[in-house]
Amino acid sequence: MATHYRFSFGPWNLSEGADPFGPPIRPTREFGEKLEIARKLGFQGIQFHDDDVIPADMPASQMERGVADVKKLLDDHGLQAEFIAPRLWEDPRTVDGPVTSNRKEERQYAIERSKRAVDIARMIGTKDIVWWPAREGTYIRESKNAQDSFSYMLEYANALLEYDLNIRILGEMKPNEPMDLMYLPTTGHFLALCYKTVDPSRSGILIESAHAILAGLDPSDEMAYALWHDKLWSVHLNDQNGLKYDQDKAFGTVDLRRAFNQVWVLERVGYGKDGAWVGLDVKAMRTQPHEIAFRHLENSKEIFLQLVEVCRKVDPQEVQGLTQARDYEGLELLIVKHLMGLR
Ligand code: XUL
Ligand code: MN
Repeated sequence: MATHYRFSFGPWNLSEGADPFGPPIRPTREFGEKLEIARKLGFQGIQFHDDDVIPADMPASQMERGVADVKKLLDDHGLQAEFIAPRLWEDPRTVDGPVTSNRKEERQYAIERSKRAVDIARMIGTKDIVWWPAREGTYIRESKNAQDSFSYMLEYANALLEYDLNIRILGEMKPNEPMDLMYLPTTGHFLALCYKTVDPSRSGILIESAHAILAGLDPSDEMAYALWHDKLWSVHLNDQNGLKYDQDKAFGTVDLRRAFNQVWVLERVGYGKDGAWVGLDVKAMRTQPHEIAFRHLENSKEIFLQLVEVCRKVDPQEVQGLTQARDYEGLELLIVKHLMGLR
């Protein structure tokens, strides 16, 4: 199928299957093998955390070389780096949310580490910095001053925007996990912050389907709202079975209609024609054998493209007729029949 869409995933999407209750059950894949899978499956981009590229403690003098090695591997596989996301949730200094930590030295660490992530982004050839504020929130509300925390988050975004005038920051918001309550839990919250930064034109959004669902929101409406602000700069498509831990299931595998609605919104505005990526953030089932533990990626991409086909088959005039007659029952049947392959 002819398509303008470009797809990406992160190295963490080809994982060993560990979960909070059990150790890895699949061998680790070499980075090069992951790139080979991306190429074979027809992906064009790789998403990175800063330490997916080079170790967080690599001395500054070795950084350029380290990043160049990864860039060469990408080039050899015909792949691009989509974004760099500073991993601000594993280091002991990030345990209480480095950006909103009550300790000044930890807030400083967040900024220094993220400036380094900006350097990596520049070296590897992307201008996008994704900020998933994993631990910016509280376990108990009394532990932090929320308004101070919002100010710290704004100062953090400004520090990065001022550090490099070419980068863009994309907030990837999530209401909970790992924190009980996360600050700026939805797209709308982060959008409001975007307009307060030193450069709103470089402050935008990445929407993950599962994160919106965890907030009790409809991902397609969230996407539409960010698009209305011209700020939907990337997506993490996946699926989620109700309000529980973040599942990162393959796109469209829980609620096909909800997935269709996301594709419908993206298709209608020509999302991606300006180069925006269709990113996936999906996890293989723990039961999946190593040799075929990439099908969640392959399937998510296929389901997305099939839903694009379905969208294109829906006759706009038929939709308009039913809408004008306010026959939404008829419209519903039309869509469901399309999804069942009966139209
Ligand atoms: C966590 C999540 C992250 C971000 C990148 O829920 O989605 O993997 O996508 O940091
Ligand atoms: Mn994600």
